[in-house]
Amino acid sequence: MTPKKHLTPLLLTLLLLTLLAGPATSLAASPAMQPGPDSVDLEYFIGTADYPQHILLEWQSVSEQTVSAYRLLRGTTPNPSQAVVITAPVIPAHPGSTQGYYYAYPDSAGLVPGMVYYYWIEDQDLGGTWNTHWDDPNLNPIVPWGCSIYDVICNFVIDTQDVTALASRWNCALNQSCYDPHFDVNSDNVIDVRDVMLSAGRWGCGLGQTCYP
Ligand SMILES: [Ca+2]
Repeated sequence: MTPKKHLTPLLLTLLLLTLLAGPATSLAASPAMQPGPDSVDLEYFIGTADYPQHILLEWQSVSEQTVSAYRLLRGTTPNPSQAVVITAPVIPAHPGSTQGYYYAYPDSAGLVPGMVYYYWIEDQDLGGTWNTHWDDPNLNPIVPWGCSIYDVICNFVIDTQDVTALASRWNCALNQSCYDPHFDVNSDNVIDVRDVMLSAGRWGCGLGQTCYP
């Protein structure tokens, strides 16, 4: 009688086609990943140092149908079994959602200048299991944090240039124009032989080595 009655099946068909086309398109656009059956697909997990404020950790999921939460781990070696969880409580996800979500977490707890930090992300599935992503280098950011206090010219290695720079400020004390706290390694308000000895004691140490920070 009215055009409405004839249009309804057509609209339903179009809606159905749209729904069917939706997931197929998303799947085709998804990057290839091999997570566990209940593990979430992550597009990326990256870390950026914003010295001296924090290290900003960012990640993006593809969909969250089987994920209930995230947690982040931090270590000072490439071995993930030595890393510790830095996000307590956990970061809630959007369980059941077919959408992807962006997350950001600023890490600033106890960061030591001159250290290199290794991060990992884990997702909790609906059964409560924490899934790791240890084998994916795209989900394991490695972030250097500032310079060692012994690396006074901050070029990520402690060597003759640091000693030379210290010597050029010899006996400069607080309130003198030549005084710069970056060169006062032991923070005793004067740049002298003690600072040179401290820096020279780590001669040859570079970023990523245990003697550098
Ligand atoms: Ca000093």
